[in-house]
Amino acid sequence: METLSKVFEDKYNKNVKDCTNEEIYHGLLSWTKEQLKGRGYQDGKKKIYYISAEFLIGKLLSNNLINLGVYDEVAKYLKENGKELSMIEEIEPEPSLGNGGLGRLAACFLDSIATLGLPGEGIGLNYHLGLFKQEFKDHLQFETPNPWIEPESWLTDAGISYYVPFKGFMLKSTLYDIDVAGYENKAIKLRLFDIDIADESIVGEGISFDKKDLLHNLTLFLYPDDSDDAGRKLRIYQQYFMVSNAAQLILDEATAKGCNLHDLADYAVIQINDTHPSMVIPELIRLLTERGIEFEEACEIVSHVCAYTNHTILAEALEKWPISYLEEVVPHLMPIIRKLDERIKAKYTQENLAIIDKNDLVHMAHMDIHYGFSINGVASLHTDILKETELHQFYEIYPEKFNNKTNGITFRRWLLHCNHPLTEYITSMLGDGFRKDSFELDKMLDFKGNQDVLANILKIKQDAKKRCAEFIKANTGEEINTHSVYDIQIKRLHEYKRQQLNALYIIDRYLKIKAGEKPQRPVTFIFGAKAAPAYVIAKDIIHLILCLQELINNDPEVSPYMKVVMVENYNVSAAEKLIPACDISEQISLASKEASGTGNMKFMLNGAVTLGTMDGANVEISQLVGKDNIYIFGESSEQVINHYEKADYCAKDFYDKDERIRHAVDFIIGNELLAIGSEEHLRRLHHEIVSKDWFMTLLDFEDYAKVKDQALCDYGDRTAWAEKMLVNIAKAGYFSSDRTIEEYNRDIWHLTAEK
Ligand code: CJB
Repeated sequence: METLSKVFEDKYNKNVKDCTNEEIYHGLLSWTKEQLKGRGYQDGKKKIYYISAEFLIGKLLSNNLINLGVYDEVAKYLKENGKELSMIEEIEPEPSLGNGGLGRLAACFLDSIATLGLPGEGIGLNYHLGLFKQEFKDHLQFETPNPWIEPESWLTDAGISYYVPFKGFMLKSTLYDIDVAGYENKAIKLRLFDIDIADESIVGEGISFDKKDLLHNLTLFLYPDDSDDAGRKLRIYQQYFMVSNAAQLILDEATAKGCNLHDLADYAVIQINDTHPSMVIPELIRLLTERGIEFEEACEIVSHVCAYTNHTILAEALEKWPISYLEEVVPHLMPIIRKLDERIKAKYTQENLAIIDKNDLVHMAHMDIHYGFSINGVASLHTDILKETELHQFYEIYPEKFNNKTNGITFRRWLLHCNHPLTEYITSMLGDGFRKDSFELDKMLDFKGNQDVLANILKIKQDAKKRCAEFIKANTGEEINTHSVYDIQIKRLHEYKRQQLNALYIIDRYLKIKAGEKPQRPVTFIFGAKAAPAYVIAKDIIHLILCLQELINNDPEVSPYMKVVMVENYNVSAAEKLIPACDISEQISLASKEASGTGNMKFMLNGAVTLGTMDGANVEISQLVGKDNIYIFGESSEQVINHYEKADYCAKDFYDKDERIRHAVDFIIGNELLAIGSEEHLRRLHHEIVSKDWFMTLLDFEDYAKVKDQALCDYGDRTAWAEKMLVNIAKAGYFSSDRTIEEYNRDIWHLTAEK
């Protein structure tokens, strides 16, 4: 720790003992950056370029220390000098470069690519104000900017710039790198393009700004509001800026290694993360033809370089851009896109295979599938649905391109970093092999009948719940009962994820308590979720939950039995505090709609038991842990898809025929909540549930309530519950992103690992 001591002396002319926590954070930041550089970078002839609009990387300090293998040493050194590393971690601002699962997956993948010694990098944008910061006022969500870049940060100016052409002007980029350490291995880079002239001062009230002021707004926000034309065009400007820079960088790196462009596929493989980076296909073709390659050959080359990952079957996320927008933003790409489309139409006459449809919309995913060599879904059920239903017409012509890559999570962050006591305990039982070979967790099953082990697991959970209660108190002001069951639903707010189903259960339980039916044990219902700023019903659902929080927590007759808390500004740092404390993990999407989910994996790894539908990766979790160690409810994906095909689901029928449902739904517009909340929001939500309910909340309500009651009852047998926890931890090994990335490499990327 001599070099670290020296940093404080050189930087502040002080001994570490006399430094403030802020000074120690900044000293550690510059020291860790140096250590990372000293580690060197993974490189090789062929490289994976993972292009993504989001990288939800979370705070970096402690993860870097863990991956560098110096966490314990640094913590000890600080302790000896009267300082707490955990307090210092709090000072770091969380990078605001992502929104949800897709962005967090990209971050886990970088960790695993580096850990496995694969040459690769992530490419994205350096959003200054990131995704918005969420604030609650009057039980409503408000959005404010989330600035996270400080003068001293993890970003390093790479000294690389490109010119990106738009209609009528060029924009010069600057590249910033963030080093990502592999666990006990070299680092890779996350490369974030930016413009020098981005200007945060153009932001007015909330997160409003002039969407047409491209020279100043281009890299301010992730996912600017796309409810109007200007917002949608801004997204295209951002996407093109990202992929044009990426394509120029990739070609430069390849040629520097001796690539003659004809053999680009020997130097680069590009993973297109959802459709946001899809324009990289026509852009690469444009750049290759500019460099003297014939159009037909350029198409062929690109088709051996690009692979596409689909993350959702929801139509809204499968981007389709009007030709008129593309003509306005990137007119030089349109002739290429038209030619790509003509080649397809010459071969296939089916309308649903076209890149440009008859309404002059460009289907980005269709371009990816025709001109990429691989298309993968993110969980086994999701890939099956793509093949059989959503993208069936493509599967018929390209069966060999389709493959499944079930998502994973990095255990370095989601166990080693966020849950030290559990990590240490597992190490004491199994040794530390599981840190690199997650399948070793399976050996925990040998301890299933061991009463001491079960008692220790329960104790670790109880301690985590105490720490989590402190976080919740600081975040929400609410005191929660640390001996209550922690039932947690944390994820983006979306109707298909059905936070409203959980809310209806809470109402039902409240009504029972009011009617004199006292439950067996107290439960704390914990939520965390941001709603997209223009997603009206999602914001109404937040309003409902916050109103329930106010009503229930302040009712002395009810609050001893249940409380509701909604964490403000849910992000990676909050997840790290909540997940180790969870008893029941809510994964209750309408079957077929959640492509995979990754929160479900983080929870099981930390000893929570899943309450979920047979959707996404829940299906694989249930196969691994067995039916005694998971709570499954609701209609199957086949049944749900059938309802959609026949259009035979009618929420009003459920409402009319089932009194229990009707009472719960009508409570949304009852006097108790209207006295707290806004009539406009609550009435709109009530109307939506009764008359539309696109995601069939009422269909699954009875079964959800029954199975959830069963889980809460089973919780009372502490030994049996601890066994369920143990099985969940033991079986989580499959969900390491190291396994996922090994599969990507084996089936798609074909890179050689550096040893
Ligand atoms: N996903 O986070 C997003 N954003 C999107 O726009 C589309 C999908 C999520 O991606 C995760 C990673 O693959 C999945 O686990 C999750 O089910 C999906 O909703």
